[in-house]
Amino acid sequence: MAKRALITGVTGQDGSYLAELLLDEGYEVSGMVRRSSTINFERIAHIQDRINLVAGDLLDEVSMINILKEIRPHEVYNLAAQSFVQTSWNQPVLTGETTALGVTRVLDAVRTVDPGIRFYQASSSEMFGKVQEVPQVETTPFYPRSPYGVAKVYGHWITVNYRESYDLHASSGILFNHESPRRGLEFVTRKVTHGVARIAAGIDQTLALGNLDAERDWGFAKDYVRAMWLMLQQDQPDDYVVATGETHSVKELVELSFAAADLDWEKHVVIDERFLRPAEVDLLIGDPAKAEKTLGWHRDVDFPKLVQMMVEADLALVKSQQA
Ligand code: NAP
Ligand code: G4F
Repeated sequence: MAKRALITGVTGQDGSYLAELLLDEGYEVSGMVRRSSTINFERIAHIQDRINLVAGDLLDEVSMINILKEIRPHEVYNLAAQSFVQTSWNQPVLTGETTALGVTRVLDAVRTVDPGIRFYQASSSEMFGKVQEVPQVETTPFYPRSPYGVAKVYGHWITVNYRESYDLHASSGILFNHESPRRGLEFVTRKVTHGVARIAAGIDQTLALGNLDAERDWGFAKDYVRAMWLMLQQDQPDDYVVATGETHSVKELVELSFAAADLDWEKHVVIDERFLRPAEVDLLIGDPAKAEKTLGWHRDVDFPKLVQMMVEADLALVKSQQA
């Protein structure tokens, strides 16, 4: 019998890669989508006929309970969230409702419908914020620096709490930044690679950015969704840091991206204060030793390869749009 999985956030970057992986592993995949006035299934269009889309919302626990009763999944991957850090200062309450309390709604639906369901929570390196040690590991104390980071800390601890209170197989993946050609255009990697492609095509002259000194541990999303799946295949639930163990500045990202299109970044990049944050996470670098040892996880794509892949994809995208 095929295993059944439910993904919340299936229309997002990670949801689309995870759905592909689970289909390859022989799962029956259901994806929860929220109602909107326009369809936004671009990232899953190529697999839409192979997945079962169900309507629900993290803000509505009734919808979660009904979906679980209908699908009876063996595994639930909770990827849905208000995931953009900058927006979390403008919409702190919505971010808390979705990214924090939404986790409780899913967990409680799992507990109510079938406590045997295995659960994955998409936790984040943003929880480390003003980092208390370098590199960050599973036991590093959290010091979030945005309403988003605070909400993710809640989501992490409610996952641990439901695991300990109700003996749920609930795991939390503390994932560091991961990117791809499917990344949203507002995040800095995609903003840069897409901006480079528009400048190379002669559409734009400049690219406005914020803090070039911030450093991140950037990996490839397709590598990271494999870690999510591996966590739910373990006998025991646990928490894992998933990272590359390398850090790079936004400036390095900019230099590499412009160079990949034979452009001089200093002629095009301007600093715009609108993209500076009220509180910044200056440095993130994770140690994935536990995930490597226990899950047998490793990443295939390094930072230069990731940037090259994203620039090439955006050059092709902009060219096709022009044609
Ligand atoms: P993403 O591309 O922004 O996708 C977010 C998904 O959540 C979308 O499918 C979105 O649906 C859905 N969503 C938002 N609010 C919802 C609601 N109220 N009810 C139901 N669905 C809702 O994010 P991602 O990069 O794939 O990240 C996946 C998860 O991992 C998120 O929880 C994120 O916070 C976390 N995370 C990401 C990273 C990273 O570097 N990518 C690192 C650590 C943790 P719509 O399409 O309708 O908007
Ligand atoms: O790409 P970002 O917006 O990602 P951020 O804030 O690190 O958050 C992402 O990774 C988290 C994992 O740590 C996830 F949990 C979260 O959901 C999301 O996926 O910004 C990265 C850095 C920041 O320091 C920001 O200040 O880039 C800096 N930056 C500089 N100029 C910019 C810009 N960020 C954006 N988005 N836009 C800019 O123009």
